[in-house]
Amino acid sequence: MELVKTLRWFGDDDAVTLNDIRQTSATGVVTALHHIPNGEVWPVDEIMEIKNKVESHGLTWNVVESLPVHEDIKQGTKSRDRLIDNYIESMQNLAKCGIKTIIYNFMPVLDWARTDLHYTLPDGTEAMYFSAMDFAAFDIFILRRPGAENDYADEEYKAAKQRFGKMSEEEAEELAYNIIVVTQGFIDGLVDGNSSNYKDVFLSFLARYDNIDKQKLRENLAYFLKKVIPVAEDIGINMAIHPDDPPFDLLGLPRIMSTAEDFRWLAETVPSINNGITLCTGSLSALADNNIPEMIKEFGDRIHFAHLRSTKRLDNGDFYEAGHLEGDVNLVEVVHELHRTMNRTGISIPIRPDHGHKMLDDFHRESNPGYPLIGRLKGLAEISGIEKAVKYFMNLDRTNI
Ligand code: DNO
Repeated sequence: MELVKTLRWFGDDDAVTLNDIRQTSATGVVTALHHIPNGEVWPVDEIMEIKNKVESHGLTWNVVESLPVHEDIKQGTKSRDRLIDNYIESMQNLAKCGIKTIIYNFMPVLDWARTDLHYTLPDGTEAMYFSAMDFAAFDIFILRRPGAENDYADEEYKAAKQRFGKMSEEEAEELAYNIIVVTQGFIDGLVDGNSSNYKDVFLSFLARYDNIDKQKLRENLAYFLKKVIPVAEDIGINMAIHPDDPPFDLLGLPRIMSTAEDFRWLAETVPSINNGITLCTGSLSALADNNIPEMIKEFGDRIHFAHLRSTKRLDNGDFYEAGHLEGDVNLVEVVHELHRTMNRTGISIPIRPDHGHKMLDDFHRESNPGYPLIGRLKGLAEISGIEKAVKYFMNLDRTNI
């Protein structure tokens, strides 16, 4: 048995083409109907169009990443039932087309957060970086979120103030634009970056969570799952929630999918195995307490997809995306545990090298942040090498070595 190797493809607008992906040794892609606004139904003919395109390049569409959950469902507003019905219809349409694994997340407003998209490493390649101080400066002084200062310790507040004081207006604007628009727009752009008041719009989205704490957000996720998972069971769909990225509190928003305890809550709330997880090693690793191999041991049966990458945590609370063989994640152990899981369940787990450093020819091609071709090709090659060795030493496969 093998991990199923995939790469993310953002559709026809992606500078990385299906022909490119075919040459990386990936056998599949993960993609979505990115052009359909969040909350609307994905029609069968449009799903089929993309599926056929992917297959005409000798690839398989293995996983939907993502079928986004509308903010109204996360907030539990009146329109949620209609939106959940739409969601279910999209699931049914995907199942009709034979696409059976769906990723989603339950992070309020932001899909992920980084402060520097071009952090240069000593070898000249670029990674994405999260600076706790820059993020605080953004939150308190650029966005001016009401009450933000109360979420930081005195020292953090002072450091952020100093940092902000040294920023030019352009730098401050770029930081806000990166966090609110650049990293979000190509995935599930909530905020229109062309409008001059995009920061105010963003603030108004955050304000909708003023009365939603962790408990309430959990209730809203449970409500969604109790409607969606029985259908998933009937039609053979595996749902795979993506963990919070990063897995700690941001912008005063509740976070409910950051730790093993959160995964446990998920499994206990709706025990069906169709109620699964995307094991995102990069996201989870930004929290030192997350023991990823142990999480695989505990939740392996529910891991329907894995994002494999690493981060390097720094003492000041920052982290950056390290190379796949570096940083704080031991991908050898991760791949080993995934294989032990697959041996037990008899089901192959699809993976993708999540993100990659920008390197070499990537500097001549405008790809989405985190998704350059060569950097991901390197990650995929490294993961494939690890897997070959793991299988050899597990005595699963001693051929072709
Ligand atoms: C970022 C990705 C996320 C992920 C969604 C899943 O690079 O890991 O955008 O796809 O959170 O819903």
